[in-house]
Amino acid sequence: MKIIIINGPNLNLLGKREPEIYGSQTFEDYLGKLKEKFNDLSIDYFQSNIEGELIDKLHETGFSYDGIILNAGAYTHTSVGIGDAIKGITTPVVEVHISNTFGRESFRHQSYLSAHAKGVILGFGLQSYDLAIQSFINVS
Ligand code: CA2
Repeated sequence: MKIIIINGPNLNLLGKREPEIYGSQTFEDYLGKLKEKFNDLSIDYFQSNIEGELIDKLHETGFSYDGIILNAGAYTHTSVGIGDAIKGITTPVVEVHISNTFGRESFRHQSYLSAHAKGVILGFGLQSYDLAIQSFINVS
């Protein structure tokens, strides 16, 4: 099974800033653990701070991969374009968030992606990504 994790803006700062919200682990360290745990899967990773690059990556992977795990960061709350891209591809997308966005500022309660995603997992810290992978495995 071929999966890609796509992270959006500022998620390259994980483990380096705001540990009280986002934890103290870098995503690269966590990804290493995920790859060990799910060693029978192919897990690719892409991060960009640029909206169009995230859309391009969705187009590039969205017709051949088995699953996409997308944390679009702040674009979640603003980007009709990323929502349209999810709608336009065939690979199922699971939207993830590290924090519980519903416990935060009201502008984070809105997602332009959720309606087009297969499902949404949020609020479990980095474990949200692990749960998203499991959601692709545990399908009958
Ligand atoms: O909880 C999440 O995963 C978010 O997608 C993270 C976004 C935020 O805008 C969303 O509302 C919820 C922000 C990612 C910024 O990540 C940082 C990590 C460390 C230091 C600074 C920012």
